[in-house]
Amino acid sequence: WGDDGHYAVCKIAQGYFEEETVVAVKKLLPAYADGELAAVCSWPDEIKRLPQWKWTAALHFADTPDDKCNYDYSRDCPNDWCVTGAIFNYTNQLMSASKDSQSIVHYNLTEALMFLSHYMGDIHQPLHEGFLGDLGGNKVKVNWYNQETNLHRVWDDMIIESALEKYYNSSLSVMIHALQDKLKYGWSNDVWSWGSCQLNQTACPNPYASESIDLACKYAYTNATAGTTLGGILTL
Ligand code: DCM
Ligand code: DCM
Ligand code: DCM
Ligand code: ZN
Ligand code: ZN
Repeated sequence: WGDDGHYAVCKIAQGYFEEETVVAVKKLLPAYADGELAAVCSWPDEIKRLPQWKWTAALHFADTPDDKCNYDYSRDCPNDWCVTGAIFNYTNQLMSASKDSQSIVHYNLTEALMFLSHYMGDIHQPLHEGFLGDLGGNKVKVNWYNQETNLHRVWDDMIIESALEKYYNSSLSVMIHALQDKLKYGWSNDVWSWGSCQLNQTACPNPYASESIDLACKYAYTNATAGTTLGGILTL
């Protein structure tokens, strides 16, 4: 996602934190966040091109072999080096710190929180589990209305941008409030299921990745070959 997507994901997520989590997150946030997790959720994108952070760039996605519409941890996350592996890793760091004060010395838990919150957003962007050959849609040149772009950016930024203009008075907070209402009154059964994870699992990113590649195949890649014009089909 671009900045708006990450901000919305984190703003909505922090509304579901338990009191204990609110306290722990507040302690870890850098001062400039001013107590808002959402304020730091784009940080991993801001630093990923700097030489000392280059190693994090491949942790934003988990692509599948071309035309494979399913996800497999051992195949698509070699050496745990992908978005699902990163979610397992940073969840482990944060959970071990809550049990063992030594971890506070070994890990930078402020960074762990910012990475985890960002990658939990990225894993739900369908094309962050796109095909390896086109780099998750980055190599598929398309038009969004009359603007030249690529398929990945359409899903990271442009769908959200167009929806903001068309339905939400160009206001991100209006869109977030609309989503919060949907979550409360329309999709409340789903919200319950998102809070659960199999017993003995530290995190459950594998089903999220499976859902994303399924959606990528069903929606993002459908009718989106190179050179096509997308948009004008926006109905929410
Ligand atoms: N991005 C950013 N700051 C930067 C570089 C990129 O906010 N210095 C954003 C713009 C792109 C997004 O990152 O839309 C792509 O990152 P990804 O899709 O990995 O989250
Ligand atoms: N995995 C991991 N760290 C964890 C839990 C799981 O790296 N704490 C990885 C190793 C498994 C993969 O996830 O190969 C799939 O695990 P599962 O099928 O149990 O979700
Ligand atoms: N990306 C992806 N799969 C790849 C390469 C990149 O999903 N194989 C994502 C990461 C960024 C966006 O595409 O969100 C743009 O990549 P970059 O920022 O590396 O140019
Ligand atoms: Zn992206
Ligand atoms: Zn990212």
